[in-house]
Amino acid sequence: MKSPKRYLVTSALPYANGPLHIGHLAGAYLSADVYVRYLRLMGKEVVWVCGSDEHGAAITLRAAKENSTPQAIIDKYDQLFRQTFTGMGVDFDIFHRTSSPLHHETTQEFFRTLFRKGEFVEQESEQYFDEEANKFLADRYIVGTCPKCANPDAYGDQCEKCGSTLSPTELLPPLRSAYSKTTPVMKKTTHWYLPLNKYEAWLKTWIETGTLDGKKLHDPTEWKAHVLGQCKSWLEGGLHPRAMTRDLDWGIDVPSEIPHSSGKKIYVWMDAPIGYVSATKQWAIDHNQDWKKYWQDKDTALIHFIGKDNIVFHCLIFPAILAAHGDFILPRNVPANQFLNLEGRKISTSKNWAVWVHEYLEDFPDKQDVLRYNMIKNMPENQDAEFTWKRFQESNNNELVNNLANFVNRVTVLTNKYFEGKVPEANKIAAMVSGRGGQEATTLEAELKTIHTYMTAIGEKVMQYDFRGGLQMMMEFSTYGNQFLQFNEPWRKIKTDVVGTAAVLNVGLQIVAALNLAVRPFLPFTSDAMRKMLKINPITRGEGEWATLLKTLSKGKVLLETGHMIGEPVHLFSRIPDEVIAAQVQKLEDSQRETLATPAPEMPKPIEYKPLNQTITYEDFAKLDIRTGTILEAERVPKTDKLLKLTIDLGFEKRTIVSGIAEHFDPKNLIQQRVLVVANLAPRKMKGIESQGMILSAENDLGKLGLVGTTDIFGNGFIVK
Ligand code: B3M
Ligand code: ZN
Repeated sequence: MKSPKRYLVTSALPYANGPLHIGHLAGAYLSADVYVRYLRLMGKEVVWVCGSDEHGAAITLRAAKENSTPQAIIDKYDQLFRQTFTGMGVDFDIFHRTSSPLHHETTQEFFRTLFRKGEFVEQESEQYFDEEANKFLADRYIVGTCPKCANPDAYGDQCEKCGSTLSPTELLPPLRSAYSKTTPVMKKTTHWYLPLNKYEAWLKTWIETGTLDGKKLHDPTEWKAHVLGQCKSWLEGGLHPRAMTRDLDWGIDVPSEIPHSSGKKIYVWMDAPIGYVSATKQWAIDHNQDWKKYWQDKDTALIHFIGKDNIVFHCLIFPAILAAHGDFILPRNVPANQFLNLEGRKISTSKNWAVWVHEYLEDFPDKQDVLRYNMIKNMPENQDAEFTWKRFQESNNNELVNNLANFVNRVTVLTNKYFEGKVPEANKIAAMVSGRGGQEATTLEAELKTIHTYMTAIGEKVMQYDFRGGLQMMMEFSTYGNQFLQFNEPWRKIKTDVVGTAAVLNVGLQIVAALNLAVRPFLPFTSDAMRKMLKINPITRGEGEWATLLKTLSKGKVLLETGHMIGEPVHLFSRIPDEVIAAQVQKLEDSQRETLATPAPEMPKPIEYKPLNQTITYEDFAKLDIRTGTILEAERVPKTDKLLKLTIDLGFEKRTIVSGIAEHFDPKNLIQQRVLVVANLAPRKMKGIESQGMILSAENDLGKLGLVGTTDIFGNGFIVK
């Protein structure tokens, strides 16, 4: 796919009915923040929109629970969102509100257009009605007995006691209205339905091939497998008409000129995604720009960051609305994240099993980047992931303190100590060894190339929505810097070789200068601190600094000139002691206990370890002839979910191997990977293909397969992970 002229990035609009927890953060916000920060640093044209989702039963219920009004609730949480996002460095171009008049108008315009074009089907149905309160009842407002656990106070959408999802017709009598407590009656009502069945065929082609009306709009191999999988299963189940209106008091009115519209509100899942459009309009007004080029020009890439529970709305329903309206582009990608669990359990607002981000900011006012680091490291990009306070502490102490902060500190301290804080000269003939093993002699030019390689590799990962991979690569870069110092020992060299020491610290400083940008998408506060330390210009939003850096390096030029004066060293991160972590774990358990009337914690599911196979002797093992090979080709075996057909070069011959790893790897990512191969396994036919051996892979603690024998980015050797 051609790269787009500009990007419009959206993050799911959080419901303004409660504070944000770390699961929200890891889902739609930090991911997009990393992506957008990188785009800005690459000098791309990008607008990132978000805002509060202020309609729907989520809001009115919260108001009832807090004995408040919907308006007071949305004002309260909208305010809290803004503080929380700013506090965490989540840097939207605009954070808007769906209660704004501009959004109401925009949504009504959409509704009107679809209505006029005859895209809706008007249909009458019977719904529960409270005669005393004179209201139709949303499912949540119908109370009855749970058919599963006999709880007499179950809601029409869910039983809070046993957790079952219900529909009002499943509830056992006597039914009551949550408003007046009287028995609801059935009453006829009219609604407007979007006939999704009508759009099913094109939605299927568009999602699966990326093509619409013969035009290529996206590349489905760039979409996450779980996103495509969810779309396919919805499509296979068949799409049905979906009501786009509700009988509610709170929400956006159906335009009054439409017959029978009185008292009807637009369905919140029609209104909320249009919130992306109205936010863009508001941003355009504020910045004297044209919103249309972001929504109507086919050279714009629209990217939706969401959590997995919102996939159907962003991949099927909203695209159907956009297409029915006409004039709008469709999303180029919807990189949804899966869920983040907390200490072995699902995050639960009602059970108060959550780390609330605004509370984190109160408890750790200068450790935003520690949470960001941990969240990105454990981002549920392709499967559910987990946050634990213990790992939070470990990654801070072992990685941020011992690796990143330590490296930056050593370089700046030594520069101050030996060279009065001035970037020393890198003499061309100075003896230095590279950070990759300590035997290879190196030069400033070679090190600038290495820096370029790391910076490019980090950027590539980010562009593939592999933020974990990008973060890991950034830390490998920092490790490289540490090893560079370790192998060159400037603290020893200074005694005998000042010229050589100068060269080593010059390279060290060039690495720190590049690292300050490498960390920026992930750890913006740290990047700011590093720039201060290096006495280089602060970055406000990012205006192509990363692109400039790559250009400078390609020309063989340095990032920090000789003689440039740096500042005083500071510690970027500090150790988090055990007591602090214990206090957080205690807080989590206490607040949950207070919340639960009858604490029935879901116990973490014990891991089921498969029993070990029968013991084998060394002689049995020695029969295996394991060789290394390079994957030359990889393709899916048609009509199977699990099988890949690989062509592997063993050096002395090429083999065809069929491997059951298709669910774990994208074939294109396997090309040129080095793998271990059991080369003397008897050939076996699978789906008509003769498999001549077997490749070795191993499972990590997330159940994800990894190839044994992956190369590093230089193609040197292979690391067994
Ligand atoms: N507010 C649901 C959610 O927070 C909804 C997202 C709207 S995105 C347009 O999960
Ligand atoms: Zn129940």
